[in-house]
Amino acid sequence: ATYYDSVSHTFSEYLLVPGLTRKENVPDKVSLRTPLVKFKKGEEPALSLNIPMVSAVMQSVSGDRLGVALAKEGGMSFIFQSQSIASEAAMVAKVKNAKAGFVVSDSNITPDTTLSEVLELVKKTGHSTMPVTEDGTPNGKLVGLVTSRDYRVSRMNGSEKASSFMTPREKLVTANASATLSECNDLIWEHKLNTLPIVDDADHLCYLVFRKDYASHKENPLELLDDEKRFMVGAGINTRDYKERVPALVNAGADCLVLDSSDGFSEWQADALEWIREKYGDTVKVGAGNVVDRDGFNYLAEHGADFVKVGIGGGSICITRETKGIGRGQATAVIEVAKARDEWFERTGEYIPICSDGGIVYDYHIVLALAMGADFVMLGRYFSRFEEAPGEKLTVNGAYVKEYWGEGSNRAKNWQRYDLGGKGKLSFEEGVDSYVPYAGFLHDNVYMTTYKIRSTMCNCGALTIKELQDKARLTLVSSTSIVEGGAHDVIVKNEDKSYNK
Ligand code: MZP
Repeated sequence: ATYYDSVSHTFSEYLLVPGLTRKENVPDKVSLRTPLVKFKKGEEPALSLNIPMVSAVMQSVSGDRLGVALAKEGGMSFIFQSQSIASEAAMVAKVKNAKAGFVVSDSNITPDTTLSEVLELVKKTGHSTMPVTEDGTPNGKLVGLVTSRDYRVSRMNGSEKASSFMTPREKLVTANASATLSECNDLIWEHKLNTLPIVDDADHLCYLVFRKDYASHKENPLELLDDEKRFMVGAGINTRDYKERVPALVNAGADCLVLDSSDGFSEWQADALEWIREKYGDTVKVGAGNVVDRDGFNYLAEHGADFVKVGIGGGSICITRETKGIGRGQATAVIEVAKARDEWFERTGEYIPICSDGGIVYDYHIVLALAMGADFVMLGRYFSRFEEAPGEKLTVNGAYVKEYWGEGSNRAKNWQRYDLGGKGKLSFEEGVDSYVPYAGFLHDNVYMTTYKIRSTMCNCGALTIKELQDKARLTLVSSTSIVEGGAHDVIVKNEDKSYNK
C-alpha cells in the first residue's frame, strides 16, 4: 500500500488571510464569471457561468423549476439523470423553452385604467411587471404589462412592509398615494428598472420597489420577450444508457452534460467520453467525475472531459465513506486536483475547469473552494432548501422543512451512479433521506451568498476568481481557533441561526 504523508482536510479547517484591499476592491466591481468548459490558452471558453454555482445532479435538487431560477442568477442546474430518458429530456426542454417574461394584454387597459385595476392584473399573474405602451413612451397608450416570473405572489400582500423583504439590490421609491398610472409609468421608465408596486390597502400605492437587474439598455420592453436568449441548462448522464440518453438530451437543447458517478476514475467513464467525442466531436460538452486526486484528473483529461468534478464522500447526505471506506477530505482533494489541472495547462495549453462537488456547509466554504483552485462549485443541500427545489415542503416541529434525499439512498434508486458493472440494482445504500430547513426563494439566498463571496474577495484584494486563486493566502486552523471563530463567551440575543450560513 501507498501511504500519503499528510492527513486530508476539509474546508472548515482553513481560513483565508486577508491581502491588501485596494480602493477599487468593492463588491459591486467583483466579477464572478468563470469558465464551465475547457479552452485553449489565449482563447475564450465556449461556455461560462456568471456565478460559480451549479446545482447537483439530484432528484431533490435539479428539476426544471430550480433550473430556471438558477439560470436567471447566472448559474446552471444539471437536471438529474435518475429518471427516464424522456422525462429528463422534457425537463431540459422546459428550461430551454421558459421565457423570461410574457405579455399580459387586456382590452380593458387604457390610459385611464386605474391603479387598482392594474394591481389586480399584476396580482393575477403574481409576478413583477412593466407597463408597455403603444408608442413606447411613458405616457403613451398602455397596451399590456410585461411580467416576469421572478417575483413572488406573497410580495403582493400590501400589508407587508416593503423594507422587510427587500434585498440590497432593490430600492424603494415612494410614490404619492394618489399617483396616477401615468405618474407610475414615468417613474418606471425614468429608472428603466423592474418594478413592483406595493399598496397599503387594495388601492393606494405607497412604494415602487425597483430592481437593478432590468436590462436598462432596452428601450422597448417588448424586446425582452423574443430576445433569442434562452436559459442555460445542463443534464446528467450515466455510463449505462448514454448511447440513447445523450442524443435525446442534445435534441432537447442541453447546453452541457455531466457524467454522474460517485467514483469517476473508471474505464466506464473513458468509454462514454470517447463515444461522445466520436459521435459529436467537440460540439457536445461533457464533464466527468468524481475524482479526488491527480491520477483521476489526468485520466479523465486524457479521455476528453470538458471539466472534471471533484469530491467523494463529502456530500451532506453521503455515507459512502462510512459504508465503503473510500473518499478524501474535500479541501485536500480540490487542492491536489487544481494542481494537476495547472500542470496539465502548462503541458498542453488546455485549461480544464474543475468543479468542487459536495460538502459546502457555509457560504464561505465556496470562497475557500475557489481560492484553492476550483472554478465553480456544485451544491445539493444548499439548493434543496429553496422553494423552487422539487422536494416536498412540510412542517416538522412547527418549522418549515424541505425533503432532501441522496442519490445513493433507496428512495432515489439511482444504481447507475454507483454502478461497478454489476447486476443493475442498488445493493446497499450510500446515501440518506433527510429534511433540511426551508429557506425561501433561490433569488434572495443566491444574492446574499454571492454578495458574501464578493466581499471576501475584496478582503483578499481580488476582483476576479483568477485573481483570487493567484493571490489567496490560506492557513490551516487549530480546532480551538475554530471555536474562537464563532460568537463565544457571550449570551447571544435573538440568536439567528442562519447568520453564519
Ligand atoms: P451537498 O451539497 O449536499 O453537501 O452534496 C451534494 C453532492 O453529494 C452531490 O452533488 C453528489 O456529488 C453527492 N451525492 C448525491 N447523493 C449522494 C448519496 O446519496 C451523494 N451518497 O453523495
